Amino acid sequence: MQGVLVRVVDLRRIGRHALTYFATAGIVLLLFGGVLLLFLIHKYNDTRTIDPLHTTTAFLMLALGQTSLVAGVVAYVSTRRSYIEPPIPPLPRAAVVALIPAYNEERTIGAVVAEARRHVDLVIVVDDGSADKTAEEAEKNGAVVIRHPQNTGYGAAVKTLLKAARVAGAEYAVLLDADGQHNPADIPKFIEALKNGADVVVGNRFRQSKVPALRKLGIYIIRAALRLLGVRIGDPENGFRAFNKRALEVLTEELEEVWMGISSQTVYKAVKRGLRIAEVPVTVVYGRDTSSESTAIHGLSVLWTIVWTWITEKPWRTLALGLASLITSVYLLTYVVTLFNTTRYIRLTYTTAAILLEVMSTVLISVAIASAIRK
Ligand SMILES: Nc1nc2c(ncn2[C@@H]2O[C@H](COP(=O)(O)OP(=O)(O)O)[C@@H](O)[C@H]2O)c(=O)[nH]1
Ligand SMILES: [Mg+2]
Repeated sequence: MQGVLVRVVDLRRIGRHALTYFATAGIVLLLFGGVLLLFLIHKYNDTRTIDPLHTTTAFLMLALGQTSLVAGVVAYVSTRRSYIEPPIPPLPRAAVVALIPAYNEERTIGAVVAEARRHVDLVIVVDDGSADKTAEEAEKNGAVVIRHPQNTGYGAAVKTLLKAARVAGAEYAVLLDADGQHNPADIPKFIEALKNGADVVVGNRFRQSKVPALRKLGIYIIRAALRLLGVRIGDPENGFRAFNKRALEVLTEELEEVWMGISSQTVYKAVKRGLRIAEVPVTVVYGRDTSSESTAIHGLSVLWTIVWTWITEKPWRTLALGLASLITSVYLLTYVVTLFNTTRYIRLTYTTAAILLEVMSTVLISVAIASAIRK
């Protein structure tokens, strides 16, 4: 049965995107359910009848929305639990390293490694379960290659690389993509910024690259979300970045995400842990094969990672928010019922708000408990 399912829908892929798919679907269902409820109450106040079909639909939407949100959280947590970190092999010691995550990049990896080697002491490539000759090409051009037994995602590759940099005893580590979008000739700029006192250096593509409109919009939304949480950074999704020894130590402890959201999570954690961040302008080249994921799914998954990072950061804050939502919800409902008993009218907005707050509280409280006992 499972074999058939895996063939029909790639379950591992869905697992990786569980939060994005389920939680987004949950929010959409809740919104529709909420609107339908508003409409229903409005009709009741007018006509004094309740349509059974509409009521059942609204109920189903709200129930499914809540289920979907919780399912997203549970699936997200369990995929992360089943992820086993690969062991890091012994590595030669190197003061300055380049770190390259690669997945099916046999056409470009060789040139990227060869060029990067001119600027660093050691190039480490994580081959994230490629089906092509990525690992061979990287080795042929002088990189040390760590192989993931199966494809586990960009974030997982980055986590392995940051650990590898520590094993190599690196003072400075520069992370860049294998698909040729980043120019290894920019590496010295990053190292210089580290030498000038930054703990983390992030590339900024907006000053000198032609970024496709939809990508740009996505990055602006992500940037705004981070800004809302007190993290100010120009290009949070830029994968061209660098770390000093202290940043490597702090971040290997903190990072969780195994997919694309790791870039924003890194910036968030770095700021919250008091690391000094600098930005340097870089050129990012766009072409036919430079992205594996659709911009919409990529962007949504990053947004959910940011939400997740924020709500799991302080379980007590999340628990307090959940309890506050629950109390407000109960208060609103009581008020609505009391009002109904005297006026025979149902307050539209209060009722809908009460139900949505109840759903929110369920999710927040369960996430708070899950993240408090996680470590
Ligand atoms: N897409 C993808 N890229 C991976 C994975 N593991 C490592 N990478 C590498 O991560 C880098 C960025 O991936 P890419 O799809 O180009 O992201 P984008 O340019 O931000 O759309 C590339 O060098 C990939 O080879 C993975 O599981 N999936
Ligand atoms: Mg790319």
